[in-house]
Amino acid sequence: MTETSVLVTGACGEIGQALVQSLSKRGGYRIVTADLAPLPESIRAMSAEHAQGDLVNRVKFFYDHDFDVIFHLAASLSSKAEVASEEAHRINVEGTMQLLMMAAYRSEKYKKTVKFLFPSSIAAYGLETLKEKQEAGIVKEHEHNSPHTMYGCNKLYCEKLGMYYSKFNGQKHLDSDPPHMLDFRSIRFPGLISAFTVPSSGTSDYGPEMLHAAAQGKPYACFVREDTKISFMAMPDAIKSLLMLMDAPKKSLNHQVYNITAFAITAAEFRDRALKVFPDANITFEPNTRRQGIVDSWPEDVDDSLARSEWDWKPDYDADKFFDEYFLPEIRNRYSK
Ligand code: AKB
Repeated sequence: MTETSVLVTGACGEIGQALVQSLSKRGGYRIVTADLAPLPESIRAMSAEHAQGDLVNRVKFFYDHDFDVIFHLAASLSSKAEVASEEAHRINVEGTMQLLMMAAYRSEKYKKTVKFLFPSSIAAYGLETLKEKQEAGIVKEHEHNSPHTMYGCNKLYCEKLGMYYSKFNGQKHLDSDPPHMLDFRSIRFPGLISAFTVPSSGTSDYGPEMLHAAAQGKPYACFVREDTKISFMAMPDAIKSLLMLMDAPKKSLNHQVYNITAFAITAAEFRDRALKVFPDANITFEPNTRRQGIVDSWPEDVDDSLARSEWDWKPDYDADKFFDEYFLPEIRNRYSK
């Protein structure tokens, strides 16, 4: 059986590690990984080849590979990108553009389809004030596309770049039968929470940080107010969504960018749920003006009806299932060892 050739950039990150594990478990993939860092031991054997280093400098290496699918996960997240904006632009925009150009070139030259899966974010949205955020409630993909952060601007622009390279740049062969093309597909993720890894440099990190600290009996000062609300999702659902979108037949997709969501809760609800299971948890709130401003510009929740209708998206974990059936059992197991 021929293997599907897959590139996963940002393979050492939270999504990257979980995705490599899932692809490897599914079987039938030759996985090439890329990251600034060496691969962690837990996924090293799953990668056929690892390209370590700056993506922009390493892009020539990828031209020699015949990828069927690219998951371009490498990114500088929202909190870090605000303080190192030039570096963020280089990683988030230049890196993405280089890979898109490579994928477009290869699909054109070898007359084959290259699927390009791009994780975008709720950071692509920007609500002016808290009042506007509350009034907006659940937002659709085309609404409030005025991000307040470098990371959000980068994500929104890269969505557009993906559409440009897949629809207009050199994609004149779409009428051929079968069609071969750069097939760009993107998901706007909410805050993600894994029971196995702790995020860093994002702004939705207060959710996972609080839960991991509570489970370890460490005090946690939350950097946003108690009433702060955005949507979150369990990591297994995030991985499920990427694989579902990868598998979705092209003919069923009428869009290239999709919202997905699982549960929208406040920081106070995170604390209350953590306290139920870890009654000694020491959680306080010490809002940081800059990071609070970022989360206040993100919507309370997003409308994922396009994903639901076009590729049957549905999360497995709502808030109750997330805490009771995923996070708490896994985390107890992890920290008791
Ligand atoms: C971040 O906080 O930067 C990310 C995101 C919401 O995209 N987790």
